[in-house]
Amino acid sequence: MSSAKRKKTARRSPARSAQRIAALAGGVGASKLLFGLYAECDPEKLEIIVNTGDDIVMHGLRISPDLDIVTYTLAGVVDAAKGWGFRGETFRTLERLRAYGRENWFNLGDLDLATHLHRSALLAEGKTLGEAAESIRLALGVQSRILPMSNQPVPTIIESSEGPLHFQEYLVKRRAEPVVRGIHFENVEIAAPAPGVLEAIRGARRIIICPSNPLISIGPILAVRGVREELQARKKDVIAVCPIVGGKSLKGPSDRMLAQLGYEASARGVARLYADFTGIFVIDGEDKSQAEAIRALGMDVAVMPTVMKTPAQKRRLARALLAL
Ligand code: FO1
Repeated sequence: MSSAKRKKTARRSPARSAQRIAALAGGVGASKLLFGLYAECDPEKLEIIVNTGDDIVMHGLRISPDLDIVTYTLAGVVDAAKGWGFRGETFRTLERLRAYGRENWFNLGDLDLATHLHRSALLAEGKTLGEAAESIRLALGVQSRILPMSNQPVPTIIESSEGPLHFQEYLVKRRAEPVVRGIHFENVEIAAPAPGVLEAIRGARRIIICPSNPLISIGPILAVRGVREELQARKKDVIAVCPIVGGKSLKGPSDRMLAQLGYEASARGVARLYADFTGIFVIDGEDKSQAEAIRALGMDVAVMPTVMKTPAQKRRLARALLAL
């Protein structure tokens, strides 16, 4: 055994690694914590339930950004600077598509396109999105199960000052500039949770809500039939990490979206959205003055550093959560 491997094994407590952890995740923000959890717990005992509201069909291909961001991160192939796509990616196919007059505002890299081709081919052969996700994570050597929230498409539509926009059009094409007036998850009422989703929540020692946008990353997962109720039944074991620190999003436009929809862009504002199913709400030291107000919502509060810039910070937060 290499000394690096020996060190890693020695650091894991056997009691802790024997128990299952479920995580609810969006994309880039969630992946920072997932990187830490993957290193700090037994990765085969970690099951990740991922938002698919961001999924979009482009050039006839089914793109699942959050599934791919989580998979590429845990496989160690992600472009760390962007947080999505492959490291060292090229965009030659996209240039050719543009020459054919196709839209090119969504940057699909040459290697990334292989994932979308493979996923789309599997779906065309009658496989489910969950089966496609399983095939991709196994091919990339990821040891944790990565589950889509649902096998049915549930696109997130932003009702904006410019009319209804698919979430990727709002975020990437229009750079989150339009004012958000509402959000809906199309067809969520007829979408079933993907096989394994409710079972993961039911069977986990702890359920961790990653620091993702509460409205458009965690919100769609909660809206899938049965998920919120299953979390409510496990409330004391649900740990939510707040994605807002000092009134600002750790990643993306959460703060702006919360404010535009009339919610408070603060730790307390997010806590209100999670109060019915969260046992421990985790906030950064910068927000410790809000701890009492959050406790009054019926949750325990844990205060710890939640800003994750380095691998060491990601692992430290994961370790602290697993020790709660
Ligand atoms: N985000 C961008 O800001 N610009 C892009 O062109 C872009 C392309 C892209 C391609 C594949 C993929 O898996 C993700 C991609 N993302 C891009 C990220 C993505 O739009 C969002 O960060 C997530 O949907 C939010 O979690």
